[in-house]
Amino acid sequence: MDHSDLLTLLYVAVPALVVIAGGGTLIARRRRGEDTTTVEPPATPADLEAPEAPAADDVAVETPPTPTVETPAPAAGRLARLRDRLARSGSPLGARMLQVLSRDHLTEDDWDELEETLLLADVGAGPSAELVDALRTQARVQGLKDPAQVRGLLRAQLLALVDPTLDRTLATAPGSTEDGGRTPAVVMVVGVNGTGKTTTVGKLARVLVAEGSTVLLGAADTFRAAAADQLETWGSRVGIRTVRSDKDGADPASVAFEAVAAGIDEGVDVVLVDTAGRLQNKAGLMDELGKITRVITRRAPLSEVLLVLDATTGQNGLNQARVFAEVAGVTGIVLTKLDGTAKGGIVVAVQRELGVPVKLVGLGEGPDDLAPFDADEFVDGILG
Ligand SMILES: Nc1nc2c(ncn2[C@@H]2O[C@H](COP(=O)(O)OP(=O)(O)OP(=O)(O)O)[C@@H](O)[C@H]2O)c(=O)[nH]1
Ligand SMILES: [Mg+2]
Repeated sequence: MDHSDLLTLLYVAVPALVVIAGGGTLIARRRRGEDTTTVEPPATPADLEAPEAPAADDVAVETPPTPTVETPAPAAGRLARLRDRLARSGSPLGARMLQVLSRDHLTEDDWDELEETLLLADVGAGPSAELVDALRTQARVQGLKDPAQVRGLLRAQLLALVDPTLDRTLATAPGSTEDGGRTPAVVMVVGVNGTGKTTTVGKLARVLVAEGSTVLLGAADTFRAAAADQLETWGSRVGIRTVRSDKDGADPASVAFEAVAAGIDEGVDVVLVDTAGRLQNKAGLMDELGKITRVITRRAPLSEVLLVLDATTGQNGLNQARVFAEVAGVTGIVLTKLDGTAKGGIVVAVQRELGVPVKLVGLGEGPDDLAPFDADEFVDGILG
């Protein structure tokens, strides 16, 4: 190729690239508009991030491939759809209880076995004893004869323990300031490391996008860059932006502050803040979460503090949860990895222990495996 060929190529290629890049941005915009039914048209975070058409002297820069924005599935009815996952690891709690209750002439040993079954499923000592007592009373009063009646009785008792009257709605509606300004709902996620915080933020972001909300993510886990990358990947799949720090070990509170400030400026509906779970002692944890909370609430009220708890960790997880609940003012619990345990009774124990409702449950590693908790569906799931 000689010099003049090169020049001709440049004349043709430069405008062509500009057109392609501009077109790509447009398609990305249009696709986002269709897929996410965003209510508010101005400046979605993704739009703000959309690459500008390169200037003529940027020709050497490759146009990044337009990311495919996924359409997350709506969250309604998910627990019913994912119900069989509650029973994945072994016979569900309810089925084992029904099997004992169907025996003729229940002996002391049978009642003990029932209580043990409940304890093994992490229901907790108090609630287990209560449930067995209630069943014994009803057995005395009405007898336990026909299987449908026994199932009905057990169902009602389990449901009472899980408590269908608790308010499990997530506060994700934007608020307003005294001077008429608008603030996003701010949801902070806390919990021990490895419980599924980042995954939960990612899945929850998808639920919100599916509902038509605009969302911004804040990567306030600054212990390692990979944490922010992980979060950013979740967000980019559904076209939402992550506010993060470029350097490892940055101040998590300042990232949280920036995220909320950006959420206000960009007029998004919800800011989801991911935090680190690695702090070993209570004082350090209290300091860090306290500071994050203070800086956030300088700009907008905290709508939800969700404690993420790994259902497979049993009593140990519960002890850790207690510490978080004490320092962070938890408003709801997300119980993850319920697909990998027969210990669904932890729902009852953790609500009793912390006095806070389970609002969401994780039932797998897939992007849409997070379900709003529903007491009826849950009990039907563990009854098998
Ligand atoms: N089976 C199953 N796995 C889950 C669930 N939720 C999260 N996980 C997995 O748990 C692992 C840890 O998840 P993360 O979201 O990284 O946990 P984290 O709390 O953010 O961890 P740190 O940032 O290290 O504190 C990942 O492999 C997830 O895929 C769930 O509901 N079911
Ligand atoms: Mg994480």
